[in-house]
Amino acid sequence: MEKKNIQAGSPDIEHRYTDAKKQYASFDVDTDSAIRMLSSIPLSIHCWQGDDVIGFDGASRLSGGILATGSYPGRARNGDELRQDAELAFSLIPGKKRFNLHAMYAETGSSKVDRDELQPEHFSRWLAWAKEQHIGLDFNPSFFSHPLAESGFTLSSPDEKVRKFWVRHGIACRRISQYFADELKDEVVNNSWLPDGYKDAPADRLGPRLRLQESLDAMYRETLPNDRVIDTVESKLFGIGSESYVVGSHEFYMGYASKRNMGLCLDMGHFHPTETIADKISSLLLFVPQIVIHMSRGVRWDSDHIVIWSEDLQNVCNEIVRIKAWNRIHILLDYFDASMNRIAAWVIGARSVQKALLFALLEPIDLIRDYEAKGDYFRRLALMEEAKNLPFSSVWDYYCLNQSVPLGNDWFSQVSRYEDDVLRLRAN
Ligand code: RNT
Ligand code: ZN
Repeated sequence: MEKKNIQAGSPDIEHRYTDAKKQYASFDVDTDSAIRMLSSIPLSIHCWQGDDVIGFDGASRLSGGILATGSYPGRARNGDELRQDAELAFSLIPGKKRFNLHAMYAETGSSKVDRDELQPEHFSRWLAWAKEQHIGLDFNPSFFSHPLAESGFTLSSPDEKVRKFWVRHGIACRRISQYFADELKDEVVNNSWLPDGYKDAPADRLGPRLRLQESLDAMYRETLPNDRVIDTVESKLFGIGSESYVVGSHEFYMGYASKRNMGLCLDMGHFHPTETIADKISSLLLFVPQIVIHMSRGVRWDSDHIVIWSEDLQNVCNEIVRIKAWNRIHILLDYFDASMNRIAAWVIGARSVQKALLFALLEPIDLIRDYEAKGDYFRRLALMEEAKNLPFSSVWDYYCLNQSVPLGNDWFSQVSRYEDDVLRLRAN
C-alpha cells in the first residue's frame, strides 16, 4: 500500500512539538512519556464493522436486536476481503492494535460446521494473519443470527436442547480463545453477549435468569490451562425486540462476575442515555478482576454509531488513565455503521479513542489532585478547563508522525483510492 510522504512537513511538526512540550512541562506534564505510554496501550479493533455484523456462516441478516443501518457499497464478504480491508485501516491508525473476532467469522471451507462444533482449526487463517501482522486477537461467541436464536432466547431458553447447544458453543469458543492465547503467547479477551429478552412485559423475570446462571456455570466450568483467556460477560439495558426485559441485565452480570471472579464488559451504549460508564469503573474494579470496555456511541438509543471524540469518551478515558490499572482494563471498539465507507468508520473511531487517551495522558492530574486534596475546588475546576486550551494537536501530530501514520486528514485520499480500486468492484 503506497503511503503518502508524511515526512514532508516534519520540521514544522517537530518545532511545534518542542513548543508544546514546554507548555505542558509548565503544568508538570511530560509529553514524551505520554506518547510512550499511548503507544503501548492496545486498542482492539472489531472485525464486525467491516461487514455489517453478518459473518461467514450463511446468515443473510443480523438478528438479536442489534442493527447495522445503511447500504454503502463494499462490504467485506469473506475472510480475505475483511483482512485486506483491516490492513488498510491498521496502516492509518497509530498505536498498538489487536483484532476482535466473532465466532461467526470462522472459515470452514466447503464444509458446513455448526457453531457448537467450531474448532481452533477453523480460525487458523485468522491466527496466521495475526502473527504476520504482529497483533493480538480477541474473541466472542456468537449467540445471534442463527436459527437456534430465532426465538429470542439462547442460554436462557426454556428449551433444554437450545440451551445445551449454546453452552456447547460457549465452551468451543473458550477453547478457540485458549488456542489463540497459546499460539500468540498473549492474553485473549473472550466476551459473551447474548440477546435474550422479551419485547413485552414478562410474567416471570426470575426463571430466565436462573436458567442463564445455570448455563453460564456450565459454560465456564472447564478450568483452562492458564489465565491467558480473560472471560468476560456483557450486560445490556434493552435491544430491538427486547425492550421490556433483558435477561442479562447490568445487575445480573455485575453480580455474576463478582461472584464468579470473572471479567465484566461495559458497553458505553448499554445504559440509560444519561448514565455514563465513567463513574462505574473505579467501583467495579474493587469487585471484579478484569474490565472490558466496549467503546461505542449511542445516539438517542443504543445505536452503535461510530465513536467520536466526545465528552463521554473523554470521561471514560480519563478514568482509565487516572486509575492506571493497565493490566485489568481492556479497550475494545464496538460499533457498526453501514452508511459510509467502513474502513473510514474503523479509522475515525480508533483515532478518536487514541486522541481521547492522549488527552487524558496529558492532563495535569498531579496539580489538579493537589487542589482537590486541599479542598481548593475553584482551582481544580479552572485547571481542568485550562487544560483544554493546551496545544494538544501539536502533540497528536508528532505522535502520528512517530507512528508513521498519516497526519490530520492526509488519510482521506488513501481510503478513497481504495474505495475506487477495490470496494466498488465488490458486488454487494
Ligand atoms: C450488542 C453488544 C455486542 C455486539 C457485538 C457484535 O448490543 O454490544 O457487544 O455489539 O458482540
Ligand atoms: Zn458491546
